[in-house]
Amino acid sequence: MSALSSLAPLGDAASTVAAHVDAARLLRSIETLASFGARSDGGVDRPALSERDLDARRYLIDRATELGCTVTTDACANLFIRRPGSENLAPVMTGSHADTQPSGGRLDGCYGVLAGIECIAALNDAGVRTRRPLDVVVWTNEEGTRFQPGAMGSSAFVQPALMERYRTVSDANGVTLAEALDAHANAFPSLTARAEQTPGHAFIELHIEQGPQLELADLPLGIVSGIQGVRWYAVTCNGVAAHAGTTPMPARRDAMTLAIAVRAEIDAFAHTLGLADTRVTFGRWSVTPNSINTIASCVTFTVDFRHPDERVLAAFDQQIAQCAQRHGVALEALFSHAPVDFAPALLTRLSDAADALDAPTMKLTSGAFHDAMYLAQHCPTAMLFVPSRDGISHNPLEHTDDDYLVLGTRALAHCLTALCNDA
Ligand code: HGY
Ligand code: MN
Ligand code: MN
Repeated sequence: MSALSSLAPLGDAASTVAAHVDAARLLRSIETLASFGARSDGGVDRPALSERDLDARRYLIDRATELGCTVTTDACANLFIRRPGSENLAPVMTGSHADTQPSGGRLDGCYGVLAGIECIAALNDAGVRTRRPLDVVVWTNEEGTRFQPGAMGSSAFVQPALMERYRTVSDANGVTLAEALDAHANAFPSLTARAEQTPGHAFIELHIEQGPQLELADLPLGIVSGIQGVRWYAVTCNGVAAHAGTTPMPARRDAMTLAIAVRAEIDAFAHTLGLADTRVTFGRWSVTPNSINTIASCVTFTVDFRHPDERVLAAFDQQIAQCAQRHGVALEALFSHAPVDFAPALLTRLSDAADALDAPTMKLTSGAFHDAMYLAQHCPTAMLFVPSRDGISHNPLEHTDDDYLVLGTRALAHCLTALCNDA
């Protein structure tokens, strides 16, 4: 029997802590965190390690300190909020990310961080001392919009050698990750480095589904069995800048015309390969000189391809490389992660917690990637979802009903308390 399946006497400790989750305190913390980088349309724009992200981190560190926790960091500015246990055992870990999309919502990532902190507050209020320490982690740059690739903090945590390359990555303004990390260190000079640890006992990430499945099934909780694979590429098409009025059409080398043709070809084989499960997105475009009356000399666009089958992902890699070569365009691989299956024993523990709260659930895989995809290399890992209204996310309209947010937090508290008392 794995350590995870040795159910410690749950007794009422887990249920007591779940009952001490304070709905108003949780919802208030979501509103407060959303204020850092608030948009006028109700969304949030908080790039990783930006000034507003540093402000958000200061709020999280202050809350952790008020709860009697210690906060440490590491080479990628991940924050580790620790509630000590009575024994020096491997910690139970939870958490998510606090950086957002440029026109993001207030829950993506943030909910998992704040629910973890609420679990600590509930443990304190319940007066429960657990055997194992509990770590709530704020992973750096999960979204990957300011610095590519995504999930930088969690990937560097499990593969520290990645930091050498990551530190040289620049954002759109030419600021390197190294410079952003220095600004973070200057903002929080008293943060000490996390001592090297044995692998965690378990990692649970609570997150909004960001898709429609739970809402369509009218269910409040999803037990996430895995995450589909992902590929990010940048395609650069070159042409010749020329006058929009004087240059005859046959004489043009229009980079945008080439880019549109290449995009169409990628879109076509992505759907042929992946069939109904294909998710292909061409989300970011940059045009040079980007002038209304000059023919484009250079167009770069990104490709985000997702699929649950590793063979389809490999076939996509092959076909996009052949397509780039055929058209004479440059192809840069930005990010790649295989599909992930989570730990069955941990899925059972999450189901036990939901059952204890009489909450019906369904199993599903995640269409979005998460830090948990890397933590699965570190220790037994699983995720818990709550529904997203209309399945919308990466959009200011992102919303989850308060009752679901609270129930998800209670289920997380129940499961973490039980895991923290594992032998
Ligand atoms: O792109 C993703 O799947 C995640 O939301 N960052
Ligand atoms: Mn997220
Ligand atoms: Mn996201």
